[in-house]
Amino acid sequence: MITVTINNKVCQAEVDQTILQVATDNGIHIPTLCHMDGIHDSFSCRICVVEVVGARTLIPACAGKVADGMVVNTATESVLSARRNIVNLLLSNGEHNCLSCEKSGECSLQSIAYELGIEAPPFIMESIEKPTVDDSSVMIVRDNRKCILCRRCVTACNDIVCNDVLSLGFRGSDTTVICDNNIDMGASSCVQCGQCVQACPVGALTDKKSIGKARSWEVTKVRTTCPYCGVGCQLNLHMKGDKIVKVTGVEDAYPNKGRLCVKGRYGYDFIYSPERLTSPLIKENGKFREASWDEALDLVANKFKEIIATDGPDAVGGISCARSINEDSYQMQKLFRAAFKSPNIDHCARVCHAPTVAGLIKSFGTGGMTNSIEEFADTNCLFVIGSNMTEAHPIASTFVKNGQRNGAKLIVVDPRKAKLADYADEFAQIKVGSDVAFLNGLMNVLITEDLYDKDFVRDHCDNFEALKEKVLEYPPKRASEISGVSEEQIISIARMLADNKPGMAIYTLGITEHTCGTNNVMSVANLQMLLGNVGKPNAGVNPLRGQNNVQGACDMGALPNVYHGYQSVTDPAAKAKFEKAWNVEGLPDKLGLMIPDMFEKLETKEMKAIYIFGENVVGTEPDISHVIKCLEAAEFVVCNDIFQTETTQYADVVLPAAAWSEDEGTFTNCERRISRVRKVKEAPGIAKPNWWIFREIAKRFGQTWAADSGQELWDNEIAPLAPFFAGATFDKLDQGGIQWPCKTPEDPGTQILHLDGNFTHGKGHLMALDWTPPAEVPDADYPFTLSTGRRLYHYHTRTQTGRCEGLNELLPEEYADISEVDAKRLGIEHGEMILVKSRRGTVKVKAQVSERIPEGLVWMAMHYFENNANWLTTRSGDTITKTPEYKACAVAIEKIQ
Ligand SMILES: Nc1nc2c(c(=O)[nH]1)N[C@H]1C(S)=C(S)[C@@H](COP(=O)(O)OP(=O)(O)OC[C@H]3O[C@@H](n4cnc5c(=O)[nH]c(N)nc54)[C@H](O)[C@@H]3O)O[C@H]1N2
Ligand SMILES: Nc1nc2c(c(=O)[nH]1)N[C@H]1C(S)=C(S)[C@@H](COP(=O)(O)OP(=O)(O)OC[C@H]3O[C@@H](n4cnc5c(=O)[nH]c(N)nc54)[C@H](O)[C@@H]3O)O[C@H]1N2
Ligand code: SF4
Ligand code: SF4
Ligand SMILES: [Mo]
Repeated sequence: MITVTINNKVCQAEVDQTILQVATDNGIHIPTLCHMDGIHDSFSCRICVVEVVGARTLIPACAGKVADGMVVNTATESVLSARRNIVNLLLSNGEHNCLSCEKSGECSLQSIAYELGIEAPPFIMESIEKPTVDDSSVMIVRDNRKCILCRRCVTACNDIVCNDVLSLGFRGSDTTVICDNNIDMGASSCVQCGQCVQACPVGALTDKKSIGKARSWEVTKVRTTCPYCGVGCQLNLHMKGDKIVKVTGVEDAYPNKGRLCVKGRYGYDFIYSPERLTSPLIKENGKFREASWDEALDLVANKFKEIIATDGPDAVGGISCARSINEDSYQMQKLFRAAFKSPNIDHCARVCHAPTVAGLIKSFGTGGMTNSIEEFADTNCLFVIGSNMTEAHPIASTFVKNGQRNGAKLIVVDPRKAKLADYADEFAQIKVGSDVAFLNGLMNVLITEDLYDKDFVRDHCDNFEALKEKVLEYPPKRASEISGVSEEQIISIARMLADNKPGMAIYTLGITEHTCGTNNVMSVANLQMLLGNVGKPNAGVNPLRGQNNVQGACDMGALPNVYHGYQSVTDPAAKAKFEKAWNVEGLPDKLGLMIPDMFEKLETKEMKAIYIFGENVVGTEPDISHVIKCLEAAEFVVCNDIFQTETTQYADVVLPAAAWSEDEGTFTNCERRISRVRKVKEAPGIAKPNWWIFREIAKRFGQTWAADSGQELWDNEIAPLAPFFAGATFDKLDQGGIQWPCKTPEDPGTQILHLDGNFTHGKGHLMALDWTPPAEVPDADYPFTLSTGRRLYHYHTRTQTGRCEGLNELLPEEYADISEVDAKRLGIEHGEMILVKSRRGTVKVKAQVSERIPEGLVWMAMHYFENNANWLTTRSGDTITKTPEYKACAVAIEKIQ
């Protein structure tokens, strides 16, 4: 430690700190325009100049390093005069009209001018070419007349989110911020994440949706968690009354450190949609009519009682929601188990990451992501397999890109040249469904070249010999024949993995949504164990869970095999514990049905009633025609939703629920972080929280449930009844998110699982696994492989993103992506309508000819109903978890003549 005196205050400092850091740490204000915490400085604004006694010139505080005994003055006349000159120049060079500027009240230039007593620019510079306003982007307005060239936006775009759109163009007095090669923002490669807007200290960049909505001093900020993907970004909602007028990322919060993607930042207005459900609805003669809560709830309870009385509790099933809060999912599984005595409760993890939970429990003993998103930026190697990360988990991808730029090797394995491949050191373009063979090939090289971590394997893993024997059957030649990745590349990737440790494996649905999904997951776990990349920082197996609260819905026991906290339903001790806690007898002690089985049993009429809470299964389950047939066969269908959907059309009763931001509770993100979700407005009409709806139904089954809020549910039931969450009280969660396990009040939570190779079930289990092909492979009638997924601007069936201003404009319709080779061969033009046919159905859709797609592959999403990929997909599922093989089926494509 050294001593520095700033404005007569003696300050302790560390060598290597800047004057700005030491001043800030000691509560001494130095104004800046270009500085960004945690990012290298551009030293461009020079507003932060200070006087260092003994120095010949003024020193920028953001660049000047402290030295022992240094004496600094931050507000001498020469300092203030230098700052005045800079501010005068900036003001005179642009057009800063504080009356109409959206930034007024939180503009750094305005604050500094005020601090320096500057009322108006003393002169006006007539620049040769007047800067202009670029209004071409859907979400952002760029007013270059207000740009002060501080470069914060350029840094945000290039160094934080690494989208590489903005740069400084031209020279001297003509210098301006440009998009790509100086084209309009709307036509550029910008992905509308708005990170540049958040970084802009003045009014040069503005969120279009916020214009005219509120003055900065009228808003209050409420911290909450994003309602979309499993990254779980922390947002500040800028509220004017009960209206969200803007959203920004919470700067110092995990996991996103201030970053947001387009959906998190601009996808908030669905909650105000006039199409929200406002009243319970009962179907009569094929039409819905409004009903009171009592009438609707009585009907639901009576119908369920009747069916359970005649057909038994197995004749009813429930699908819970991974979009709403933990407290809701907990309450729904309790309704099924405690009130209906039915074991049949599941949710969309079934169609998503169920293989992750099953596979990682087998390999490691715990089914969660082992490490954390922030570590992506600090590791030495990133092995990304089967993940569309820049579109599906955009903010997680920014940390991967940071890691690559910090020197980590990035390996991307995907059948499509996914966007992340543009940043990769190695891109392996694998054949759909060949991952086990490819991974076995990598492990073959690690073992035959003696590159694996023998100490780790010896001390922390079992079953090595069986694994070795199996992977020796997959030399690079065979692995290459199956996977389409060259032998040389398999060898070089294996060596790269061995040479760059620790390394992190990251995967998503390209791995899980296959008939071999669980095997794929265990193969990734095998690879990481063999490399010794588990149980340490910047390592591990990192599945990015999909929905905002899918981790939570699993944690809360909305699964057919476990109570919340993964306590087995077949364990008599767990049964006894919950019977006592819930004050009931006869909890079901057998495994319940998984979603695909529920549909089968509806079709065969062995199941009579289904309760669908917050899922739009007619649209997201495979083979839509079949789903519709099953729902039509059901005797009674209930839905809780926030909108009418393709699914609610088949309901007998639709119950209107409070949405995100209309109830207090928690979401759990993919890195096991439980974060608070806050209420900022009332639900519309007489819509109610989901947990309330379930409690009212339970009441009609003679059960009195005490908890009367999300907090009471969490503190009085969820935390005390599951050791994983026992130490995470609501008050503690209020201070910031906590990663489970968190077992005691003192426990800060767990960033990394299995530390030091201490696996939950003792040793890590290496599995000897064989490659198996997809259930349906191309043939003469259906010569293409269809693989499906998502696109950046929409979320699943668009019930939410489709009702947010701007997002439909960014992605107005569905496409089928096909390769240039196939397009040419079949004479299909980019943008032309084609037919895509499978054994399940046919859709008419626009062809998008893309160099990112290999020959023989068709790639589609499920965002638009008419040409949703699920008219085509197969119901074949993972042998262990029944997760559908959304990533592979056979199709034909036809030009429409
Ligand atoms: N914008 C947006 N974001 C979302 C969602 C959304 O609807 N929209 N949904 C959320 C949800 S619930 C989830 S689960 C996640 C999903 O996140 P992802 O799984 O990343 O998303 P997908 O688009 O399904 O991409 C799967 C990737 O796997 C690749 N792939 C396909 N087959 C194979 C294969 O056989 N082997 C390998 N190695 N790769 C293969 C595909 O080419 C694609 O790049 O996204 C979440 N985020
Ligand atoms: N072809 C193909 N199909 C797929 C996939 C794929 O990769 N390819 N991926 C699969 C995956 S990974 C997933 S996770 C599923 C997702 O499948 P779903 O969960 O069915 O998809 P969503 O469209 O997100 O449906 C969520 C529903 O919940 C409602 N909702 C939102 N918030 C709330 C709330 O607070 N309360 C209530 N009551 N309702 C609410 C929404 O309006 C919407 O109707 O899709 C699967 N389908
Ligand atoms: S919105 Fe995002 S991608 Fe677009 S220019 Fe700004 S930071 Fe870059
Ligand atoms: S990355 Fe996911 S959690 Fe973060 S802002 Fe985007 S959608 Fe929301
Ligand atoms: Mo998902």
